[in-house]
Amino acid sequence: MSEGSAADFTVKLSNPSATDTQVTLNLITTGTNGNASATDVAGLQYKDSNGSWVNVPANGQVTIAAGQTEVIVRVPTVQDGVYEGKENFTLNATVNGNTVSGQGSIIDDGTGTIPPEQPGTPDNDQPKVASVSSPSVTEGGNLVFDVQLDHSSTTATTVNLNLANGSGIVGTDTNSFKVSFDNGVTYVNVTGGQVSVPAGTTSIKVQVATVNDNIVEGNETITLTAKSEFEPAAGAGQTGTGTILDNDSSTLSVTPALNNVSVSEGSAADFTVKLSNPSATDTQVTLKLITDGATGNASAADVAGLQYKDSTGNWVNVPANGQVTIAAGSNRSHRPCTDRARWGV
Ligand SMILES: [Ca+2]
Ligand SMILES: [Ca+2]
Ligand SMILES: [Ca+2]
Ligand SMILES: [Ca+2]
Repeated sequence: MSEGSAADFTVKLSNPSATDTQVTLNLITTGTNGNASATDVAGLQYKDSNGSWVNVPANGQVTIAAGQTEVIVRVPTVQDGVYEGKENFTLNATVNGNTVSGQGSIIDDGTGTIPPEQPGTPDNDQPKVASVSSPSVTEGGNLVFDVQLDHSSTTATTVNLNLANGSGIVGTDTNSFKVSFDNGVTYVNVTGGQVSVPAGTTSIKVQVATVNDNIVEGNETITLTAKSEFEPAAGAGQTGTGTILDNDSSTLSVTPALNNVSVSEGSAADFTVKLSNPSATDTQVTLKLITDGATGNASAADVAGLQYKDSTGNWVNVPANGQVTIAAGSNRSHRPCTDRARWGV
């Protein structure tokens, strides 16, 4: 029967007796006749002549009255939150040195039966993933996800762990993938995405190392989805989002610096406008040429229009608003992100 429900046994004499018959009841939960424990069953009861349930006394003796042939004995079972699988017990009834037995099983996988007078759904203690946390860490650190099971088990439970790309890429922005069953004291590598959670454990830590690159990219995310062997293959499981916090910034420089380039009249002067770090997105740079005042004593007529070298290596006129683009440096490789400005007379 379903864990938490009662098992009723009928102890029956083949023929009525002219006198009261003493029956000695003995409930066995361990050894060859049982793999339950004493705490899995509550005290024995029997139904008296008034139809009331009465506790069986400590000596196990109940009476079948003269002229009657049976007594109904109830074994209440104890509801708990631990997945134990099928647990068996045996009820022995002894009359005049002759012992007969009945078998019972406590079921906690959702398939147990429930007596009609005890409405409810069959008890199910099979562990499922209750939650996955959503950690964040500065890139180069470890993302540590907390995965919780909703029940512990007396046997190991297989849990599937799946890392997926968000705005970050698994294997590019992340590195090692490990799991701990002792609250982070020791970690082992996750291989094949399946881990075996030891008996009695409901808390899992999943550690994902992140990669410290030099790309200005903003924060990125990956996801961890966890699902136990007792959840449907098509089910979604539980998912947490890990956020990788960017630690990069970029500064803009122009080389050669002020007053450090001299060209023969009629030649072009080339400058390199450079970001210190590549960016994951395009960067708009506004160029302005100053020919007079504190930083210049040439005149507008001494210089021709600004040009820049585009991605194909061709010189292109800088538009009137002065804006040029330094293309996104891939955050998957370190492409140079340099454009050049030129002026000539
Ligand atoms: Ca239970
Ligand atoms: Ca149980
Ligand atoms: Ca970095
Ligand atoms: Ca970065």
